[in-house]
Amino acid sequence: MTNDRIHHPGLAAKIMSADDAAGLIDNGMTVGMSGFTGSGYPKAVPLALAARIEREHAAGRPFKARIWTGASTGPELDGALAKADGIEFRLPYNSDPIARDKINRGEMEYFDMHLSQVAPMAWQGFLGPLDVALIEVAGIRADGSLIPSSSVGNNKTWLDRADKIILEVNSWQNPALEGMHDIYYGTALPPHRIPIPLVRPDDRIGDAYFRCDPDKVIAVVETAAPDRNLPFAAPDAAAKAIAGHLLEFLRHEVRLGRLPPALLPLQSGVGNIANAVLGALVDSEFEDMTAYTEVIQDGMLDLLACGKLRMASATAFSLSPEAAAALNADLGRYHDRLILRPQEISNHPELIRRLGCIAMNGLIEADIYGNVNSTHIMGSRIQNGIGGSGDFARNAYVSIFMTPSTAREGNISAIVPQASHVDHINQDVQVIVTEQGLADLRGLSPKQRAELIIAKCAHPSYRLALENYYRRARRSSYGQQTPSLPSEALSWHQRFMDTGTMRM
Ligand code: 0RQ
Repeated sequence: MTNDRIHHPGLAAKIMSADDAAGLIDNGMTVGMSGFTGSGYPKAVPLALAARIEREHAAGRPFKARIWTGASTGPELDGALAKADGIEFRLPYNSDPIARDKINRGEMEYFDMHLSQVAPMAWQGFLGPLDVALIEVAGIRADGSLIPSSSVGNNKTWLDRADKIILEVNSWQNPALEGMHDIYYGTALPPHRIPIPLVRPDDRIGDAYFRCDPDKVIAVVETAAPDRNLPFAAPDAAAKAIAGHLLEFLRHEVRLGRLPPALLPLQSGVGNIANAVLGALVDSEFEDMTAYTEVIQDGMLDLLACGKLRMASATAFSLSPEAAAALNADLGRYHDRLILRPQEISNHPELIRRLGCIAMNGLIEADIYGNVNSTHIMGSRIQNGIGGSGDFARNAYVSIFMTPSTAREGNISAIVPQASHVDHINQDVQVIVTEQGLADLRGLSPKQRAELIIAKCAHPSYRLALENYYRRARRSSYGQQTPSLPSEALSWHQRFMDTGTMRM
């Protein structure tokens, strides 16, 4: 392997194997790793660390680390470390199935938090000391500054805050990434905070590189491994119907003058439905759009390629393997139209409110009043985490949640009498869309919201049961502002536990 990506002689002298670098991490340490969705995470040292942890466990010695990242990562990080039983504590987001099982079995502590709050909370000291930053970069410049990789996440904060730094220099990452990043160094803690000088999604307000103290670097590891992202499913009939309702809504808002013809900066969440909506925008009449979002997925690239999206700002790529390869082959074409920022900026409440983002996120269940559960199945089993959905939902110009009206082959209604867990209170949920229809909840009281959500969003197989519940709640609820029959609402969920189905 050549080291033509490493131009700082002092750091080139610290090149070592992943095994040797993993040997510098001790039991009980907190490690801040790069990575956001399947991009830009370290790929060699976590695997070597997992192997080391397995050896330690086999020898009867305890070994666990506390792992902080940007968001979810890849199987070489979360999967390998969770499998080795090597994660004591994890934040702020996880979608790895092995780690998910450990968390839900109570064997791993997990702090699921708003992604915009990770860096500030680390600086405020609430998360404790950070022993090691383990960061993938695309290159090291002669002055020791670092060319960021395919995600930015919390890397700036980990590099600044950690006692020691291990760098993975990944030559698989495209050298054309250089110059695409905007790393803002102006954040401070109260009372020294100042307004962030970003007024358009395309504004650049920071540096193209991470600053890095070479004296803190204890190891440099060379890698050449691809990012790992999951393929998107082709949009099914439900996804297409949801996209259709959403486009109709956006057209309606433009007609009424409540949205400009180029819309407002789009934020699009994770998953197939979000991707399908972006796909539908490709065939729409909307032009000159922008995105101020967290991840750039396949649909965003298609929008950029066809010219309808002028530019996109995010903190990471979240592409299928095919789209990642296509982007890598043609990155120069997008170079000036994509900006990757730290997640405290991509998800910053002040900026989301100022720009007036159109937030579009998925959900697990919504209740008839519009409270949304994005994270916990049956109120207790975590699926992924709140991610950036809360940062955007509360602060967006319009906050949209979208879901098929049923889950698990139609056996579960996504619209329920009372959410079994609430991530987004009804005040933060302005529009709910299912394949059945769209409920615009802005300006409506709880009872008006309930009637609209049942009529527009519930699946016909569950509509009668929901209407029946609501009618009885109108008769005998303790109060009539938000009529509810709490024990019955919970038994709605219990019925699923008992029978594996909620159909009535
Ligand atoms: O379970 O995988 O075991 O089959 O939940 O559901 O249908 O694959 O949905 O991929 O669109 O994800 C809310 C999880 C939706 C996602 C959520 C089961 C279902 C399946 C996944 P299986 P689908 P999607 C910014 C935005 C929070 C973070 C966020 C998410 C599994 O959108 O994580 O928004 N959001 N970030 O079977 C029982 C129900 C269910 C249910 C679904 N009602 N009851 N099980 N499932 N609904 C981006 C970032 O922050 C990075």
